[in-house]
Amino acid sequence: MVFQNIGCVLLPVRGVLAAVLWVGAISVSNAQPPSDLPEPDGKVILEVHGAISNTNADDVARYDRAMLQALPRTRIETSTSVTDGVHVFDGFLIRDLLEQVGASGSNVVATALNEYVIDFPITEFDDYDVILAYAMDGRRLRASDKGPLWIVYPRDDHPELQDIRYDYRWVWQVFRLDIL
Ligand SMILES: Nc1nc2c(c(=O)[nH]1)N[C@H]1C(S)=C(S)[C@@H](COP(=O)(O)O)O[C@H]1N2
Ligand SMILES: [Mo]
Repeated sequence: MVFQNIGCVLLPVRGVLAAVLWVGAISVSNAQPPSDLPEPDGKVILEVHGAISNTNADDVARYDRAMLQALPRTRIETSTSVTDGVHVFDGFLIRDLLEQVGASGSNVVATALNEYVIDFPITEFDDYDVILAYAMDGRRLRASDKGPLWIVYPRDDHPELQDIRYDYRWVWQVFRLDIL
């Protein structure tokens, strides 16, 4: 009899406890930044430095391929100044990456494996759907051929982008962004 009574009392208590824990877990996850960065498991192919609020190492956001492919996939079909015909590029919007790292600067400096360095106004990536492409025509971009990441503009959609002043911004072999 006594045990049964305790059981009757305890069951609703446990239910309330579970509900409290459940609500608690939700408010804890809501309290975290929405774009909290996981740690890279694989080879790091992109580092973002500078004025960013969301990091996964000392003041740096480090990305492996899987993390970059987890960003919303964005496709651009366009001609380029360095290839023949129209190509299909898959990657992610640079503004989505900037949002994920919590970028707060006014400029983005892209550095390539061959030490080519270009400075962009950060507004460029709101004005245009510029992507960092990791694949062309369904094939992964290799470091031996413009990869692993290539800045691609929606060139065919905007006549003003079909200009030598933009061609130099198509940085290939990008491995580092600095937010200034
Ligand atoms: N990593 C890297 N990206 C780069 C360059 C470079 O030297 N290294 N040259 C830029 C310039 S100046 C232009 S015009 C375009 C096209 O270069 P290409 O015509 O020499 O292939 O790529 C741009 N991207
Ligand atoms: Mo150029």
